[in-house]
Amino acid sequence: MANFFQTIFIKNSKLNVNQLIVKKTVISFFFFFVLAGAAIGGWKWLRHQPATADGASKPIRNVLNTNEAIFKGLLSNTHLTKEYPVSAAVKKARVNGDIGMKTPFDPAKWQMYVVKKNGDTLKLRLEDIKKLPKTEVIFNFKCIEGWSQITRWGGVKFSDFIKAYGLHDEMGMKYVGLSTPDKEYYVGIDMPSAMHPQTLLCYELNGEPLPVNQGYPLRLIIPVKYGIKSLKRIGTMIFDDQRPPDFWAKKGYDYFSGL
Ligand SMILES: Nc1nc2c(c(=O)[nH]1)N[C@H]1C(S)=C(S)[C@@H](COP(=O)(O)O)O[C@H]1N2
Ligand SMILES: [Mo]
Repeated sequence: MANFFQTIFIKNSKLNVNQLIVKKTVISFFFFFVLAGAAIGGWKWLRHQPATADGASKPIRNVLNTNEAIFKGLLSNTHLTKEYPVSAAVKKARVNGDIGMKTPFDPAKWQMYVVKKNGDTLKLRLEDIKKLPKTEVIFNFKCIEGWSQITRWGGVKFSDFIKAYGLHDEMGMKYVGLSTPDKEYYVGIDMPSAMHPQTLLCYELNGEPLPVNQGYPLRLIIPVKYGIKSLKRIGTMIFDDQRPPDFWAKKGYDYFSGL
């Protein structure tokens, strides 16, 4: 009689029922151990991969990057986030997140530093920004924590700002980076999303100056992304072809955080 392991090399038609059961059992166990081994080995391998600068391990970051590439491709520059009538906007917008806003700060001395590609730095005051055409956006602001609310924001379109200050070389770069004056909070935005027609350098909420805890004098409002990207209290703006550091991406969140 064929022994245990030899059965697997014998054609089914040459085996009796009992031998056939043995053969199938041997094959099943073989695959079970091979696959379990591969799964455990794969997990161990994943755990031992070096972390990337942004915190996620390399293979995981590769998967996230692939996802991002796909979704970035889906984000059309002409696709507009839904807008609402003024009456739909909440009267008191929720305040969320105060990273980079705890350092003592004198709004009267505020300037936004815009570092150009050639290294020159523009120093802009709120009056400079307010001279540009004003745009309002009323949309459903979404936080990754799970809440959303319809809010009404006013300011200058990021794209209008870029054009008004002749930042063409900068616009040709892949990313814009924003940070608070104390550099505690910072975001990186892909240029197509920054140039999206609903992205604002925002100085008004419900037609009033921004409250200090919501980013006075100037914040970003970027409706095509989750709230984490709408940095409050802009201190510095930079441009780069490499991804500028991003506070939440460093902690493992999706770099683009698109909606
Ligand atoms: N400087 C700064 N900007 C920030 C944050 C923060 O912690 N610090 N939190 C972000 C998050 S997670 C959200 S949801 C929105 C909230 O904006 P709001 O306080 O006006 O509701 O701001 C974003 N901008
Ligand atoms: Mo958020």
